[in-house]
Amino acid sequence: MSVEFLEASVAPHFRIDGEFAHAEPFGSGHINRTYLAHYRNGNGGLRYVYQQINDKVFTDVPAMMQNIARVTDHVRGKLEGDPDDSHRRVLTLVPPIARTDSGYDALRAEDGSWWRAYRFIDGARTYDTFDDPQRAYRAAKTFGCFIEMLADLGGDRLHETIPAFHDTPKRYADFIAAVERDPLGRAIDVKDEIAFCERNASLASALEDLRAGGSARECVTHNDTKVNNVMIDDLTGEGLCVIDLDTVMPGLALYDFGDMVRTATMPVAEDERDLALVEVDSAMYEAVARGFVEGAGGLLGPQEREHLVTAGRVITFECGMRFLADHILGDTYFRIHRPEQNLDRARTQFALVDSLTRREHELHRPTS
Ligand code: ADP
Ligand code: GN1
Ligand code: MG
Repeated sequence: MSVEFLEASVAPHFRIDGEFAHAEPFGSGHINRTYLAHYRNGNGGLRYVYQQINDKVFTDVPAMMQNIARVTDHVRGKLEGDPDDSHRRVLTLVPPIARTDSGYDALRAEDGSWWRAYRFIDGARTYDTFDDPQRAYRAAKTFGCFIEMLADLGGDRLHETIPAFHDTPKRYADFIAAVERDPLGRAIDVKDEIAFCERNASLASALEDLRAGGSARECVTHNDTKVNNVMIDDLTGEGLCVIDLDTVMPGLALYDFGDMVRTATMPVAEDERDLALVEVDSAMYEAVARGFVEGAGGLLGPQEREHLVTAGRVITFECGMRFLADHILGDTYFRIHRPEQNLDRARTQFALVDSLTRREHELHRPTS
């Protein structure tokens, strides 16, 4: 999809008070396609974020958009302080001009592709990696507060936008099925990585066992708490706004904690090739744990607090298996920018699982 298509066939259908100037690809997500669009109006420039939604991954876009509207409305209702600042603290959808009868704020373009628009959050940015424990603390607290604010979301259970998203035993079964199918004959070259998964198979059920035993309870979670899904205020350094809400649905708080550990405690990029650099940073881990526990408060029960490191190991293992399965199946799910990128991503995840496992006992376990 091109910027030209966005300008000609998407942007004119959204309720924006200004004249389209230009747009460019934006962000580094693996699933959707994000664009930053610049508009001219009487007062100068305005910016909006457009996203082409990956409808192979999110097969029921209206259901997903209904979730996002409910969640953002609920959070907006809870924000205190300066009302003019509330659009920086929660995503604001821009409705299409011809809003659909069922009331979801997405556009089906003439070629069948799905699009949505958000107000641009000024004076803030996302980071693909963190190197500062204070920033990690603030980001983790922002994610923790986010699920805490959603704990009393009323009404029907949210739609499961991707069923069994963090069902790690199922992810393991899917991974084994990918190895067995091996459509491109790639499995032979990744024997060590496959063996790693097989050796760690029992880890896959750790969180689901806690759930089944009543030690971890379901709540509304974000489910994709990588560090670049929280905007950080440029001036204050505070965690400002949780973004990328496509996977907000029922889950375990430990999923969100685990995914923060996966991205915030490793000092290098997800596709780093030098695995010697992949080592959990204990100061970053401590900051993430403290921030998340403070933000989520009572949502984390005593058993869950005991299993914070486990959550990091499980979700990192799960993500590694997903990357490796996608490599074996021909890179059809996660977007890649070079050959073997999903394999490199899988390798960093497995190296981080190893590091977390080795250092489990020295990592801080907050109890309050
Ligand atoms: P993806 O599914 O591609 O990860 P995201 O929703 O995370 O999509 O957006 C990609 C990037 O675009 C983010 O990391 C962030 O930097 C930027 N972004 C997204 N929404 C906004 C917004 N409303 N205002 C400013 N920047 C945004
Ligand atoms: C994807 O869309 P993005 O890049 O924020 C993926 C996450 C993975 C992540 C790995 C819907 O997130 O589950 O953890 O890549 N999102 C989906 O970087 O599958
Ligand atoms: Mg994202």
